[in-house]
Amino acid sequence: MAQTATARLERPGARTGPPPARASAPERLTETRQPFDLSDRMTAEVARLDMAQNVHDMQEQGYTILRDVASSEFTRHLRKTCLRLAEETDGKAKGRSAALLLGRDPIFEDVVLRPKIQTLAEIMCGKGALLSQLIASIRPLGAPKLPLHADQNWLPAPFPVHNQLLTLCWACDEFTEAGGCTKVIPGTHRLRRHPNDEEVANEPGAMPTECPAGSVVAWDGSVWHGNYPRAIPGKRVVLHITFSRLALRPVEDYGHLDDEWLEGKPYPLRVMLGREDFLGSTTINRGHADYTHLVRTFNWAKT
Ligand SMILES: O=C(O)CCC(=O)C(=O)O
Ligand SMILES: [Fe+2]
Repeated sequence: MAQTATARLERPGARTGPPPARASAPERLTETRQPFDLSDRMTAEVARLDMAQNVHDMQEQGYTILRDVASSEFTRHLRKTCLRLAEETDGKAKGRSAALLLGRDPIFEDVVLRPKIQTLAEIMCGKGALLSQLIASIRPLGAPKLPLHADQNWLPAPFPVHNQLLTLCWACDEFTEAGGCTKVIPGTHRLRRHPNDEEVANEPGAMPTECPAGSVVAWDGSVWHGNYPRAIPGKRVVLHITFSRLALRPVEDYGHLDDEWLEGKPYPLRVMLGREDFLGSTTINRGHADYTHLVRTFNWAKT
């Protein structure tokens, strides 16, 4: 049935945008684009956004730091919003975390649509990448360290050659070791496995991702990372943004953001919520999945 379904053509180099108004003959990609083999369009986008070094870092070190993603005014507003929403959390996490953030304030749409973030999500997780999680954390003086781990924690080792998950941490406060910033062990993404108990205990080669407030520290799903305890007064406020390949189940369920919420909003929001791929689209009445999204899904999954 999949072979006969009618769907629109999307070439590997085509921009992830709304499908063309007129349907053309269905064509399915048979080849998978290999990691970091960027399309001409993506190469141009990386140059336009001055991200060549970031892409190189991701490939070589497994992490990078995005700078100038937004104004400092924007980061100040983001910080305030995270703190405000963390007060709506109940129980022990009140004031410490705020979850399911897309739809809770318009600033989060702005965050996930930032060109540098969208570009890195596509390079690391392919077209059609899903927003897996959007959660803020607030760490006061005395917050303990987060142990070393790889984010692809719901995948067994050896990890696939293709990266599955991208996490970006928007530092709303300066990232310093004493302030409890994220630590990484550069290059561990090449091991394609989780750290063992000894490595978790000793963290060999771990280094702080120190950077000014407003920077976005990003890493792939395989690289080993954690954070430092916070040893200074004040609060470390971070927005954690995770994208995954379209074939992975997301951490957060944004099913409540319906078509009414999406009405008039940018197309990439539909894509990252999985509304433009065919997975989960089967209905009893139709008797099958939404085949108008089928070939597009297969194509996106190979990028
Ligand atoms: O809070 C941090 O510094 C790192 C958190 C983390 O491991 C993650 O967001 O994947
Ligand atoms: Fe993590």
